[in-house]
Amino acid sequence: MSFHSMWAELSPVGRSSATGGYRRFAWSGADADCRAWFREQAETRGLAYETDRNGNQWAWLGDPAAGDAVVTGSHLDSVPDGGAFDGPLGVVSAFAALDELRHRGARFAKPLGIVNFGDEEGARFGLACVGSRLTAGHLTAEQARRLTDGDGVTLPRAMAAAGYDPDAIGPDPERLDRIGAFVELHVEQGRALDLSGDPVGIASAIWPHGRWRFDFRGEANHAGTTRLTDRHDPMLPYAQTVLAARREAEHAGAVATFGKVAVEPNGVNAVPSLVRGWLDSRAAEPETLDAVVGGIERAARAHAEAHGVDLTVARESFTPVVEFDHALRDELTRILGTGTDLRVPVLGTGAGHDAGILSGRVPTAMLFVRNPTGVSHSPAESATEDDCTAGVLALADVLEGLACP
Ligand code: HGY
Ligand code: MN
Ligand code: MN
Repeated sequence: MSFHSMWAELSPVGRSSATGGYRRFAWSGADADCRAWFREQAETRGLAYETDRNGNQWAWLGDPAAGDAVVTGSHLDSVPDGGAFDGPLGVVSAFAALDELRHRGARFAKPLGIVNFGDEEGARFGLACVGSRLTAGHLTAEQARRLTDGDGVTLPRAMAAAGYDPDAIGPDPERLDRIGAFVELHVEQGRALDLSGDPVGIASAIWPHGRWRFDFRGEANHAGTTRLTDRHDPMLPYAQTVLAARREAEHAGAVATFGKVAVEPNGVNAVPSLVRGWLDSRAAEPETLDAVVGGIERAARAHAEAHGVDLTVARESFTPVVEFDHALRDELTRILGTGTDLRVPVLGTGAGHDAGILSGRVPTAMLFVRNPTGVSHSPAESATEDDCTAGVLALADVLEGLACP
């Protein structure tokens, strides 16, 4: 099946007709449809299909028990109203690259795996990369079992409802020990390749990043009858904190975003009792990130106090800086530079990836495919057909270089 047909088959799954964006949340019906698609792709190609203890899906050519496997893949879930490319491009390209290698008559000296990591975006339970974090032991089964979605459904309940065993979750060191190299292809989530004029790039590093929950608790009251001076309105310090986040990030050359907010009781004619905002912040250096988040928290506390509002701040997740394996990165540069005039820039990113989570355990690399607008986590995310093809061919070359030496 060609890249084009795979793309067309996957395209309608989980797409909202209202927004054109994707809502493929972990363990939802759309997620199940994506998983069924992955399994079908594996089986049509005669690959050995399995799900691991954490619900990640794997398709194998050759026996992974032989070790030193070369693995590629990404994720199929999405953020709320996400784009078509973030995640799926890496999975579809993985199958297309295997097809290309078979077409070339490649002879594999090592097992080749294709993986779909579960719950990369953390859109439902608030923590990104749950599948790879559990597998790498960066998230314990106990921590994962406490994760709860916005409707109060726990991760174990959601997993069980989707037909997976939540009692099985946990670290999977034997599985990771069998992997000699993991290469994730991903749409670029910025404009570096567009600006340099190159279709494909190689990742150098991922910025440290995290998510923090700010709970501003005030007093619910009547919007028409409560004098302004008598209010304890949590919306005001929240709004001031959003502005402070922008200032702190600008000052430090970092990024800080309040992209999700919940208000109680959420009535148009009521002063809120609670405003809960989630901060996502990232920076090139860990010290910068600490300083930015510290500055935002100090501003939030001062504004909350000025309005007689209580504030609690909880760090919900943190991913340290990732520097991808230098030897593997150099190997990719060598492979992609041999016999072609393709220029392949090396670039860092502020986006998180399963490859980043695995990088502490497995030699890991990433390929980026040009995104002409840089827009991501939005229905407007895009990549041209030519660039997707360039990505597939680059991935095929890399897999051939690593698995068919
Ligand atoms: O949020 C991120 O950086 C990633 O896309 N999960
Ligand atoms: Mn994403
Ligand atoms: Mn992604």
